[in-house]
Amino acid sequence: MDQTIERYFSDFSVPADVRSFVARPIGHFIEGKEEAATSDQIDLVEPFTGQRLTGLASGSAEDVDRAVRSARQALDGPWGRMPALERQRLILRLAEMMEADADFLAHLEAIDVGKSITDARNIDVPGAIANFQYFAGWTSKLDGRTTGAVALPGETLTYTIKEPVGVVAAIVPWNFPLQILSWKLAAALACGCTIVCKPSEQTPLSAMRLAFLASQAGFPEGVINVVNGFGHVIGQALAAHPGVDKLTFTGSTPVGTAVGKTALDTMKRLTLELGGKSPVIVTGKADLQNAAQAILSGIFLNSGQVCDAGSRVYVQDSAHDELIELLRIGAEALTIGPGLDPTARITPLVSALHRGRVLNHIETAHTQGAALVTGESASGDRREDGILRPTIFNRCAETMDILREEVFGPVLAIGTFSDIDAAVARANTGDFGLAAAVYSEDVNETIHLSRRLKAGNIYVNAHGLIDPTMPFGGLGASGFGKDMGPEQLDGFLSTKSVYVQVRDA
Ligand code: TXE
Repeated sequence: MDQTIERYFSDFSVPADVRSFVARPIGHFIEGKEEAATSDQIDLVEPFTGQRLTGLASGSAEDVDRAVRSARQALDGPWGRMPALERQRLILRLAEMMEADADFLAHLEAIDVGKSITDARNIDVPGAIANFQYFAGWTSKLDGRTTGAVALPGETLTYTIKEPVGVVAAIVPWNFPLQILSWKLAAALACGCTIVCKPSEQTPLSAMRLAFLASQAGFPEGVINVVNGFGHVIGQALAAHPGVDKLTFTGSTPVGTAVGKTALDTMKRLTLELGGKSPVIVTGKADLQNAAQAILSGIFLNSGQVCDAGSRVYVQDSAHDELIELLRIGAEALTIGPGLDPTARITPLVSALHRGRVLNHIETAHTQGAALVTGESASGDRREDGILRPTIFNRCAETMDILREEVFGPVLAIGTFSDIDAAVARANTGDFGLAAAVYSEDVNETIHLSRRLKAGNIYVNAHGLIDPTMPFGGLGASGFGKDMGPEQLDGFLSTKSVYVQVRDA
């Protein structure tokens, strides 16, 4: 391992078992065991040092085929025959093992994504565990219905049965690798499906650890598989594979659209959770101290690499000056540092490539005339550690790209409004519809606005709250289908209708 990474790990006392886990080549997890990475490897890069961590298997369509066959065998074998309460016990056992492994998992997320280890400890890992705990309870509640047939002659018994949809492919991005994987896995397992996971080629570590923990927890081999490699190879092969019954994808809108089209060629069930440009409305009746705090965490959590980040704020004229000042002070007070530093709130972006994309957005905003409140100037005075300072642009017009395009970085764009109808019209502009937030102390105003905003998730006087009981998903270019909540179960179940003609006694 490179010396710079060694020093970084020593500075933050990374445990020896984590160091050895991230230093060895990463292969696949198929048929209940980890396979060594062979021949071709992709460089896995640590975002703070920019150094190579290790090599990742660059899998092939054959690897996908083996994983899908392994998932099918598990479905036709012990997993498919397992009583629901036994499935529940296994999912809860996995949650317990994750609790025991929580600090290890948090280290993997901080090292792989570059994210704050404090957030990984407080948000990513507990959030993932909560999903398994919540969905474990659903295994025993997937009942069909007995109906009273209303249009048939004679006596009939009519009822429905819920069955697992089959083999699920889960394609997952790099911003919350463990948590988003858990959104897919927990419900799929509860419904009795088997899974082939495709983590982002930038952040495969926690998926591999989770598959290992599941095998230790006693899941039969083949229930959870992980295939690593490039998206256009592995993701594409999964989307096209006739043995996959359901595809659940979280990532960018262009890739999601392409993957969805491929999946339809073999009539797969489909859930797409894509990008967003989530609006935030701050009315003159808002508690501005509270609003500023929530807006800052809504855009700067995970250095802005969050699909439902509140990345464009519309503030009513009367509240404008005070809010801008609170946001400026708050943004400048955020501690900057590497992910493993527990005090750092703003940490490196996932890759140099992605940082370059975010910088392009910042430069365009400067060119188009947005007013910089704080953060990255147009002069190119940049840090060299993968980090971008929290950046706020004011006086943004609807014609500017910074108010319309997903940046996926620590960049907030602000515009103003004088009457609420104009705010709603501006907020509802654009193709995305993932989330929206409203700040006001007038409860009626928040209820009316919540109804009028076009988004799958609405936050009132807060941002980015996530709970396993609540479905998460968007409208329009933000995709369709839901993760979490009972609504997600339908995506992993198929309903069979049974008609029994009853003869006279
Ligand atoms: O996403 P991709 P990237 C947005 C965000 C970000 C942009 C690019 O705007 O800047 O997407 O991020 C796999 N067939 N979001 O490049 O490419 C890939 O390996 C099948 C929003 O990481 O969409 C990874 O596992 N699969 C988002 C997953 O798709 C393919 C979170 C997502 O990668 C593939 C992340 C292909 N042809 C980024 N190409 C959110 N909604 O939270 C790639 N993949």
